Amino acid sequence: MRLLLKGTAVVAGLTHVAFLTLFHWAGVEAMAIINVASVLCYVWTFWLAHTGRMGLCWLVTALEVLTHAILAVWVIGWGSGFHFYILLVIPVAVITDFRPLALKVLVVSTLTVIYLGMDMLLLRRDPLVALPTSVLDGLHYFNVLGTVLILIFLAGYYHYLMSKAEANLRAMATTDPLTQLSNRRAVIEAIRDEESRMQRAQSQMSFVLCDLDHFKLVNDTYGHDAGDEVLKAVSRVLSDGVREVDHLARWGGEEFLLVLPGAGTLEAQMVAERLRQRIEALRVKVGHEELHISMTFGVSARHPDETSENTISRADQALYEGKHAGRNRVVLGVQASAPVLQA
Ligand code: GH3
Ligand code: MG
Ligand code: MG
Repeated sequence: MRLLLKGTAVVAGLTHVAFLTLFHWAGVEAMAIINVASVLCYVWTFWLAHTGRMGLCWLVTALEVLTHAILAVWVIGWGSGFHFYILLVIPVAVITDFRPLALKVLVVSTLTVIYLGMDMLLLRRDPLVALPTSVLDGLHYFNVLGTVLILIFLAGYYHYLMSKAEANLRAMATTDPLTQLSNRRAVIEAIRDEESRMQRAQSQMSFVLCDLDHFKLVNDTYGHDAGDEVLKAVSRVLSDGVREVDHLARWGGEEFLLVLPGAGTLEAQMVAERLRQRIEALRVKVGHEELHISMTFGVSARHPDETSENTISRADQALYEGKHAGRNRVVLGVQASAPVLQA
């Protein structure tokens, strides 16, 4: 925002230097003086933006546009087209965060009344200074073009801000803040996409559900922050160990889900075993100590006639069995029985 206001001050300042030169050359000294004041205004707004006084910067910029437009149209006439710039302040006022809202309504309606008032009073009134037609036409088209360019810029900038805000919200809604992995909601969406791809390509898909062993003990012994460090380190090892096409998510507290599109039972078991060994080899530094950790893995391949939820349940059941069998191991979920044909 600071950069935008500084940029506006520079562009507007330089444009007014050009106006100043033009009016001095055309012998309209009153307008040249007005433009000297405008240039000084933009030096001030640049300084205000630089020192972070945004509210005052907006106010001075808006007042300069308004005063300059009124004086220019009054001195050299409606045909000069300086009144268009007042119309530009209206959308800017609408999208600016005024508090209270009544202030916004007041600013927008005041600008509208000023514009209409000027239109009624000055449209058919002779200007104080009659410029040569060619100079007046040149100014008119310059101002029309300037207004269109500023409108395009404002709309484009607003669109850019909206897209950025939307992308940020989307990232926040789909990312786990601690590990930066996808969250449960995001991976469920990814599973839906993979399901339809799987149906089209008639390919396989497997799930690996893994859970840290005795993690409560880590928290209880070394504290919650140390537990968080372990979760982050484990997330890094897991994400380094999977392919680009796989989906890894934090499924719950210390439980992770890996979706392996195109992988069957054997491949999924191999991936899980590789990850298990890497986690077993991991050392997480907590103070002066190095923590050893392990994980238990449940693996299941999706049967074409079952839902992904069922396949994940089988991986969960396998994980549960792995815990009971002594942890730090990979267990394959029992294959779903073939669907019984209904009579
Ligand atoms: P098991 O081997 O049977 O899985 O035992 P466990 O201790 O890992 O399992 P349990 O379900 O008893 O404990 C899980 C612990 O994970 C308890 C909970 O406080 C902790 N936990 C969950 N989310 C977080 C988190 O974001 N940060 C930290 N530090 N701990 C978490
Ligand atoms: Mg656990
Ligand atoms: Mg758990």
